[in-house]
Amino acid sequence: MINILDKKSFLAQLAHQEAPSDQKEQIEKVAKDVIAHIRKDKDEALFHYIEKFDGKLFGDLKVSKEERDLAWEAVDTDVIDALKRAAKNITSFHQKQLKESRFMQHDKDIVSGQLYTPIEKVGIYVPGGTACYPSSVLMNAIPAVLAGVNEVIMVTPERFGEKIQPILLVAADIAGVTDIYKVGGIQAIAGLSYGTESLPKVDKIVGPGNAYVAAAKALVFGDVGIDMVAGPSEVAIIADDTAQAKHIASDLIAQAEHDTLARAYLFTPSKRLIDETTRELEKQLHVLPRVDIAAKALRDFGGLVYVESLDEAFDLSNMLAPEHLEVQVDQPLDYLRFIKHAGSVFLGHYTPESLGDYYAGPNHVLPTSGTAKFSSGLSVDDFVKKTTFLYYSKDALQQAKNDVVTIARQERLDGHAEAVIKRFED
Ligand code: HSO
Ligand code: ZN
Repeated sequence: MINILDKKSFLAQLAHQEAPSDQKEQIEKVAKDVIAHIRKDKDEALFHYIEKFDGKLFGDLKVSKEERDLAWEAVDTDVIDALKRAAKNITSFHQKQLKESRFMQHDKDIVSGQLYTPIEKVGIYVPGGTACYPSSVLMNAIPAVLAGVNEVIMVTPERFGEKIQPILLVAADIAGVTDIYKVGGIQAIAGLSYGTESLPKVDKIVGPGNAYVAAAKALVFGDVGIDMVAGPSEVAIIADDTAQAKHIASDLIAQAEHDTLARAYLFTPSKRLIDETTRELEKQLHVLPRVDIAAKALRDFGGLVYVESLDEAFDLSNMLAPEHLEVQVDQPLDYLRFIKHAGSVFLGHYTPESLGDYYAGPNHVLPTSGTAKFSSGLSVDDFVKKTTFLYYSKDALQQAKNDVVTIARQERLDGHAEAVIKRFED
């Protein structure tokens, strides 16, 4: 039911998965058309697609204050309390990411440095339908609010007669979201990127969505900022003989239940663990509500990979650059130095990915599909810009004058040279 692999067969499976699909092109084409239409006809096109893809709206496009207040009555207090505690942990983790503007050189003649300023308006995409994740509202909005973003605009669809889940509205309040609009899919990304009469234009869009949302984000990038183009979720687990099959199986399943394209791998030099994990998977899977999704993902994309050593396990994991990496070994902190590429790391036998997905503090919006090789999970940094600044006194410019003029003339930009020279003509 799950593939048992070695290094060679694992690499072959990976290569096979990376083949480009026709479906992707088809999705891109739809996204292009919808974006162009909304860019041109604004509200008229926006409402057309909302109705076409998600059905008729309840009330206005914007969620009203009353709707937001009523949501609090529809959610149990223990759920609200758990969300508040999660928000507190996420806030305190992200608070430490804040950086102050800084002077890099500061004397009477030369001042230079870097200003950190927040992005003014940010759009947060929150999926609707079965993927109703209040945790994602917290993970996207909290760092934006901490960074000082003025307007945090959340978009999430109503799906065919189903209102937005109250828990999403409560999470939005807890996180400090400014306004919420009932729109999802490509139409939400297009509307936020170019603005319509009813939906404000933002400067950057963050948050994961389905393949259509991902394609739309890639297309609007450049006109607005985006956090990343998210692919299916992944976990790699590196385990030694001290790990328990029961834990590993449940973590692989937790990943696989996200969607049928999710990827979940174990790398271990322990044959015992592979055998026991196979049995555990069978045992644990069939009692889960999302058994069909998880079983398909594990069958199509999962793998229990036997490796010669932990070194080889880290090599394979670095090659994969997984979104999540669990290190279930003895003395796990000693292995941090072997990790080159991973979105977020979970160390030890009592740090399941679920803890980070919901609660502990680090962000769960992470680079997927190997993009951890060049990018990072969402953080306060995604919501600030850095502006450098410079001051020179007359004496300091005099010192630099000849070098600047020399380089300007090499570039045949005499106007640049003159801009310095003119300041010393009497
Ligand atoms: N594992 C997902 C986040 C998530 N899990 C939300 C549960 N809810 C991507 O990191
Ligand atoms: Zn998850």
